[in-house]
Amino acid sequence: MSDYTLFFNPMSRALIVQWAFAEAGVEPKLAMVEWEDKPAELLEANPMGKIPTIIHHAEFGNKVVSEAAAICHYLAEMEAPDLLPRAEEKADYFRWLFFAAGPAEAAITNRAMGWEPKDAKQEMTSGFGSFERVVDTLDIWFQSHDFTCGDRFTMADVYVGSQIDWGLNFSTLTDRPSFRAYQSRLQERAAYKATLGSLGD
Ligand SMILES: N[C@@H](CCC(=O)N[C@@H](CS)C(=O)NCC(=O)O)C(=O)O
Repeated sequence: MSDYTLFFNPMSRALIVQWAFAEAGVEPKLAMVEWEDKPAELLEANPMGKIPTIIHHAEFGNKVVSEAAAICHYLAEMEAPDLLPRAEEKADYFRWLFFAAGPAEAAITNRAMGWEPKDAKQEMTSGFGSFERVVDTLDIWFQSHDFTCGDRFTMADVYVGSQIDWGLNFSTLTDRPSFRAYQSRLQERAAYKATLGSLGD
């Protein structure tokens, strides 16, 4: 039996975590999730009924992790120490991992659903400020850095990269040369090709 169960649907953010598992060199057991008939095991593990959700069948007991960004980092902690940030990379790693899961995710999904802060007061109150500020901030970083932590791929790139990759693929993110160059670097990775490579075909 695999040490991990991944609740999965191929049309979902669970693909991010499938890529993370491939980067970690671990094969999870996939538990398929039909939207209209979610497995009881998923709802018991995560009452949100959201995927990705994983169960780690660890020697210290079954542990549930939800939230794609948290799962990516958890897998690096448990299975792939080479993909964790070194001391000098931690600031960039955590800054951009949380930025991608918070402000970037909110800016992209709010805009895709037709809502944006309508004035400076709403921008001040919303954690992402505005879609344009989020895009420009990421753009400035990737104009001068190959990866989230500079010149080395880490697990944060699976999550930060997925936001940019998906945003470009679904046209929910502004197309910028720095994003395209970052996306190309990610798409060269064997683990990306093995899990997400055929999606654009
Ligand atoms: N905050 C979650 C979002 C997960 C999420 O919204 N997943 C969608 C699929 S992409 C889902 O499970 N939707 C099913 C539902 O809400 O019933 C994360 O980042 O992992």
